[in-house]
Amino acid sequence: MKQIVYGTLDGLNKAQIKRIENLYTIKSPPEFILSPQAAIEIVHISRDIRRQVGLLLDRNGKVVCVIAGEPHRIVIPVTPDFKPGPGRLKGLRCIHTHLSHETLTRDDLTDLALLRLDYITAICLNPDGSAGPVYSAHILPDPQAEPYRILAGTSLDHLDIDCQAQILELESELSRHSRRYSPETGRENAYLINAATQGIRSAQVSMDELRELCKTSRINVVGTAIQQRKKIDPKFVVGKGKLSELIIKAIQNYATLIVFDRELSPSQIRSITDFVEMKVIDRTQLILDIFAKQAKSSEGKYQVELAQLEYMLPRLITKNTAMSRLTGGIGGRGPGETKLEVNRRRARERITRLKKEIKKIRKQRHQQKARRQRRSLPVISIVGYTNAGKSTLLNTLTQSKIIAANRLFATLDPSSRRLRFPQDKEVIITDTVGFIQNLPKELLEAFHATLEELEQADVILHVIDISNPRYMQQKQTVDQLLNSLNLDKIPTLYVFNKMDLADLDNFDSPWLLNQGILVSARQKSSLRQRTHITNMRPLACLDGDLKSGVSVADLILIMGSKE
Ligand SMILES: Nc1nc2c(ncn2[C@@H]2O[C@H](COP(=O)(O)OP(=O)(O)OP(=O)(O)O)[C@@H](O)[C@H]2O)c(=O)[nH]1
Ligand SMILES: [Mg+2]
Repeated sequence: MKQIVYGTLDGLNKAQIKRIENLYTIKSPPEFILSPQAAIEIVHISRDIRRQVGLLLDRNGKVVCVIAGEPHRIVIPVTPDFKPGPGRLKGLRCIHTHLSHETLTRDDLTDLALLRLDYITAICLNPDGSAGPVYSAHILPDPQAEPYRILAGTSLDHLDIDCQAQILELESELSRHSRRYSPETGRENAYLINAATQGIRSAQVSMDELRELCKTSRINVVGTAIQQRKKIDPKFVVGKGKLSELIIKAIQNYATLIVFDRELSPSQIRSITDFVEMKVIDRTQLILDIFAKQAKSSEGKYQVELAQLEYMLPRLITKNTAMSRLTGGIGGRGPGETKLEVNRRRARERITRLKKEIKKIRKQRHQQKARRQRRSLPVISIVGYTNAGKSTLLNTLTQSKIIAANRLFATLDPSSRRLRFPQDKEVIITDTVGFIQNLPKELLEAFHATLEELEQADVILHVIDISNPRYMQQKQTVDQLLNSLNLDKIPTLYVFNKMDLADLDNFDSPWLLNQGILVSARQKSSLRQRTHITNMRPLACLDGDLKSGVSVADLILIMGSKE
């Protein structure tokens, strides 16, 4: 069977090509990094064609790939049969020539670390074309150390380095480390990457939140990197060189997943997953995944599935396996290339179906709402950033038991509770999905119907977790979203929550606290504490006597009496 030569053979004559092809027939003894005859042969060919020549050898010393390079580099082909598993090396070593006395280059070392090669070796040519110094490097297993060790230069007389035994030794050390660092089943080890175009502080804030999203999704964070840039690299977000460096760090830290702290465009996902042999996801996918796990009602499930399909559709690509890698772990199994067209059609069909279903459920809800409106019960809607304490507030107010948990997006399905007063007065209090910075547009669209219901609110309680260092950005995010949903006309009361956790004596914006009510949603008594609100605009709709201040309980009572 004739085996193909990788790289480029352009401009070479038949005899030269034949000689290169013949490299496939050479076998090296396992203890040699490469047999001296083979080494001399690649040096001679290189001298003749003035280009680098490279070989990939398996652990038995068999040549698996022959590569005809360029004067200054070779390109290592994809070798699907040799996949490095966790704690394993690739099972292939690369030996190639350098036309001058240049030691291992950055590209060589990047290939070594990225591809998890067993070894990389460069045999240099002397100016007279004879074999010069030989340089080798291998990966180091300890995440605390440098990613690789470059060995002292030797010569062709020292290729007998007990190669196979050394590689096996290295691999067993690697697997020891891997066992120590590898995630428990069902979890992933993630390395987080942020490209900061708007200053380091806002990048840090966003990264902290990405960490929390990971925590909610049961993903261990093994490392993070923020790269300051003027502009996002259109292909690799952080630039190819930087990306290689970060992926090497990720691999070194036994990461199984890369998470980008932004939404990746379809073409970015393609270039990055073509380049990286690791699962890669973005912020949007992470949020979608959390939503998917958390959705309980059929409407919620449909909405999340719709958002997932809308997100995936433009990313189903024919060229490579990006999507299958992308969706291989969290978020379910991805489609194989051959099924792409079918999958695309199915996805579109499913989208149409989901939209119909959602419409149907919405209609039923509208009818319920109409009934409610006939009874004209006042509606108080609780909104706020995710994890601000919205559900807790609803529970305390109405003594119900909606899931309230210290994780993001605990609530996805809206719930309403009636609060009945003596004298048959009633209000409806609703709790809904939390907001987040850069809420994926697919989710915003899918949840639009749910959020639209907020239009029915007579008063909005905007809950802000003041114990969170990012409370100000969170408040702004929610304000902006309310604005974009045209809800800013509805009277809104800021409810500054978790006062029990906040250091109020050293609070950085005390002026803010006068613009709303300070509470601890877990403590019922705090909901009765009155505050003088300096910014009365939001409450102008209430005609009660508010001179002595107002509390959340007052507000609800006043609303109840407006029935
Ligand atoms: N210490 C303290 N913890 C609170 C307070 N209010 C809520 N929490 C806690 O904060 C966490 C989040 O509360 P939730 O009520 O689930 O928050 P949420 O706004 O509904 O969050 P999502 O539904 O995930 O958007 C839970 O662990 C609550 O027990 C409070 O006043 N003080
Ligand atoms: Mg909630």
